[in-house]
Amino acid sequence: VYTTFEDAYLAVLREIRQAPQYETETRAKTAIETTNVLLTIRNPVARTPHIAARKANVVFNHAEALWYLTGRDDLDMIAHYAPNLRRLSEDGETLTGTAYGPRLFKPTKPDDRCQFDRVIELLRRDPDAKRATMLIMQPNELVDPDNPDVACTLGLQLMLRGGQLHMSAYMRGNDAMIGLLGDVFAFTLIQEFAARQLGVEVGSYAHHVGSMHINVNDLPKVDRMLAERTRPAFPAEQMPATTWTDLAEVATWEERLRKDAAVFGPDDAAGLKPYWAQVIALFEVYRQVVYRADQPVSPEALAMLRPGHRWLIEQRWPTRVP
Ligand code: 5HM
Repeated sequence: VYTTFEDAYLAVLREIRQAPQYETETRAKTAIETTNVLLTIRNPVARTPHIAARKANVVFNHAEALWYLTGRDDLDMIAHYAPNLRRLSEDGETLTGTAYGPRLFKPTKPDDRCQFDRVIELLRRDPDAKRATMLIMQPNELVDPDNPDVACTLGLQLMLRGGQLHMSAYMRGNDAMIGLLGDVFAFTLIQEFAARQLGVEVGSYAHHVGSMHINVNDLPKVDRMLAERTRPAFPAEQMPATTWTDLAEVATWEERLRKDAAVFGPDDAAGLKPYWAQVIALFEVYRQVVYRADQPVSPEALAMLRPGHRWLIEQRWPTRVP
């Protein structure tokens, strides 16, 4: 049991690195692996690690969470932040297994509600429920043995206990260096959003993984991460009361900035909840990184970032931050 995700992340990387159970070779990748890992995080709001050598992309983390929450599966949006994801797409336009959004947040028959709305309503009616589970991997995903994109997450369970909303995630496989960070980030953000819908506190987050692995190609980077002697500490920020309308507004800004069709400045931020204005400010910084490749990120944009986000941007794009 760990307090923050950073503690859990470094511990699991260290354990697999130092004492892996197996070495595997599948789908053209060689990895070291430990099976049946459970990480429990006491404060899932502290979901952002600050590890310089990781060069984490905090813009992508927020974009991916928003991509899920808005039920999307298009490359247009997500590949703007992570071009590598294009390789997983069979049709060049959408993702299947990696796109958890439609599975969690898209209304389906017979009641035209999404899984998320069903579990929230169940918990309102029956707070002690043990059925509040959203399924992700689907039975037909292995029909095509060459399917390039099979969901890694089996499901997410919410449990309201002791007045707090706990989440358990169940994954068949997880890349401990790359996937783990993004998955825990997005799932705990969904957990926090669910807690706001229910008007309760955020509880703990439990991350269960069948195959937890590190690709051998990533071992030098993992070693650099584990060798860091000091790490800066930045406070975690709580999500305010947030509606679907708030998220739609963030998504509108995201699209305009992704298409370089707007500039987001302090005046625009003034009318928004600071937490979500902060997320849009990250998209603004990324707009400048992508579309103003010859210039440093503007001081106005950097000034909108809270210190932890600014630090992450500096690690990721050191040449763009003066
Ligand atoms: O061979 P397989 O389908 O498991 O390859 C996908 C790999 O991507 C996973 O094993 C895992 O290492 C990584 N992954 C992850 O960690 C993929 C996804 C997409 O669903 C994810 N986390 N969310």
